[in-house]
Amino acid sequence: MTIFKKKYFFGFLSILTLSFLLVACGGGDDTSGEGSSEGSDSGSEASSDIEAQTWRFVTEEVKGQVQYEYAAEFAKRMKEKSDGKITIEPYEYGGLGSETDQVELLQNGGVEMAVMSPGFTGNMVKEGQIFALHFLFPDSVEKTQEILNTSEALNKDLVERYEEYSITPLSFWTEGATQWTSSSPLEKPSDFENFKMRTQTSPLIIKSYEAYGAEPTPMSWSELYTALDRGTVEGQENPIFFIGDASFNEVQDHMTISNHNNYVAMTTVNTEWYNGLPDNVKTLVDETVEEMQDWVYDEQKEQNEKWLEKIKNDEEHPTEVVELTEEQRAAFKELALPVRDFYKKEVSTVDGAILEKLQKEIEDVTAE
Ligand code: 6CS
Repeated sequence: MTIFKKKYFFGFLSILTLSFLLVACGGGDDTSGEGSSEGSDSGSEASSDIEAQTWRFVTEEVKGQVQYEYAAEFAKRMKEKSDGKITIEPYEYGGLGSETDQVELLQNGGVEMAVMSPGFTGNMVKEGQIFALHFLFPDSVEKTQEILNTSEALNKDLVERYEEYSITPLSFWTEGATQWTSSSPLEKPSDFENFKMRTQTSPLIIKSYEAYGAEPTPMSWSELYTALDRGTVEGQENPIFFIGDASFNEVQDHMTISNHNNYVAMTTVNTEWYNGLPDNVKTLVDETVEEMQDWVYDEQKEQNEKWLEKIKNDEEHPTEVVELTEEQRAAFKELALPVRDFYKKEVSTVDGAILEKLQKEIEDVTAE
């Protein structure tokens, strides 16, 4: 068995359990919007016509990390709003397979809800690779969140692309700016020459690192600690909280504060299931999704700040933390910009229209 970081155990789902989930959900044909029913007779008048039901909410992270805590908080709020009628079971990463298995589970109706990273859907929803483009969003994480909340290019046009695959993103949110960790310093593009960089699976992420001269290797994060430890890959990108909580800093000597991108996650639901929800239940979901945008912004901020200090002060596993200057970032940006043209011409299925609209929206927010 692969050696995982000791504190995590990724008990990958057996075929039996997967089958159970698919059968329990009717293999995706359940458009009743009622999930699995349970006996419950509590409830006020406002929720008295909501049938008792249980939904599964899978995440790509483990307890304590932003995505899982998001799902747990979401579940708590939905329980309260529905007077106990709606139970949501948050799932930690690992129990239901790899990140791409989880995407399939949502599409099949094996789970009703998922926090999903677009970095694992790029082979399917080509347009979703927009989030792979470095230096596209503003340096300010707060402004980035504002764009994610308000952008029509994302919340309407990109959502429609995902819905073609039975995935409805209800919101986009940042888990913080992404930074590099590495076994050798990464301060200028030439440092990436032949550098073995772990990436998620979307082809445009791979292309973005090839633009710097790196050799990208896509893999699941469940294999990453071991791969870094053994030198199978030499570096990776992630928000700081994730670097610290997954202990990647233990097996890396350097962390570069590059702010080259923002890690964007999506709150997603199975499209047919969601469209079949009764209006009053759908309203509760939509309200909660909206409320959670501020909650998750604060959560990631707190976790990223806390972990930056912890990593800097970790004497047992010292990490050299270097923040790139604007001049250093400009050298990377110069190489990253042509990837946008590649996205428009070769990746986009709508001639770059979503990117062009998003760029205009970004300009408007940054000019405020
Ligand atoms: O690097 C990854 O693949 C993981 N990073 C984060 C911040 N969340 C889940 C994802 O799978």
